[in-house]
Amino acid sequence: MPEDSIEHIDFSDLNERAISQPLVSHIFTADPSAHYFNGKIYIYPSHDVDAGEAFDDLGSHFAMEDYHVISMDSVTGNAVDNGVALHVKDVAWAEKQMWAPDAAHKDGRYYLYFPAKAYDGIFRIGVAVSDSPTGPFIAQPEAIKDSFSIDPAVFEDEDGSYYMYFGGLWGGQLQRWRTGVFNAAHPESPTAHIPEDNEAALLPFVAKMTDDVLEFTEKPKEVQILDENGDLLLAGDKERRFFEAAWLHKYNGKYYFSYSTGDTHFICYAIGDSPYGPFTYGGRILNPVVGWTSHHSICEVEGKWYLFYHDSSLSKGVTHLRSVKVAEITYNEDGSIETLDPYRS
Ligand code: FUB
Repeated sequence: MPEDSIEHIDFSDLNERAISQPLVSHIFTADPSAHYFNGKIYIYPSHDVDAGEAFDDLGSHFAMEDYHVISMDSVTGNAVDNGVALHVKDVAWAEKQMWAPDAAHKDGRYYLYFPAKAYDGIFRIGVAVSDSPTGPFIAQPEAIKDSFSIDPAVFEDEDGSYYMYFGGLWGGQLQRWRTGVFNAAHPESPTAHIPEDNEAALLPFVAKMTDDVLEFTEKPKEVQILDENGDLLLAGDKERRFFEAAWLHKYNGKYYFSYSTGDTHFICYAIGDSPYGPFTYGGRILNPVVGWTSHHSICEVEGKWYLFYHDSSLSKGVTHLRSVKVAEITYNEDGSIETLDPYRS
């Protein structure tokens, strides 16, 4: 549900119809990356604040400065805010805009992956390390080499390999990397460098991580998202093409790549046989929420699968003040996912 329609919303009615309520309400949280580590749920969200920046299509109003980790003993349990896990002032290379993070666990250590704008105005992805899933995390002195754009999602495959998926259009700058180097022309335009509607859509990227999960083992590769005929989705196919918020999970031996369609506000998925893809478009997981952005993660907890997502219901529709929620998802026998409506009709 885009922001231009919020003045017509009766929020008390909407909140009654919502399929779930904010997990925490003392702070605004968004972009939840949920993991089940050692029998407990840990959610790594953005920490939304109102920094007074004007709304624009580059996302300048998303001026977040730090991360808090939320933990839960069960999906219906109390959600605990574990305080500041990492602040931008403690990241040497990063200036501002601590956007959607993710985390990974390997050999008893925890890794927080996060995008932020460096002092040259270019988004990079960094990593910070802790002995605890809730931090505090100590940032590496430099961003991950060859990283760019936003929204890292790190997937641990069953063979112990880790892969990072990333990318986001408009303010996320993915369209500026079409030639492999950053295109600084037209910095004020979110849509300069976006392909024409009849050209292939921009694609997210994937890279395998090194054994210490601090760097890429390879130059990031494009993740192909195909239609039912095996063709790349087109840039004009705005209700299906990738925009931001990548996530990867494995279900019944298949790899599910899910993502937000951004300006059309859907969370969609595509299915493949390899962590590198290609992935074939499968359908929608979540219909539009209140607020411009939609972002998610999918996490298995004791045999059930959950969608962690956000909306702007608590802030009565303020785009950059969002709240994390959770709802169960179901798979059909053919591997497709039932579409969730965030509000009952
Ligand atoms: O939270 C800032 C940005 O908004 C995220 O990085 C995007 O995925 C969108 O949710």
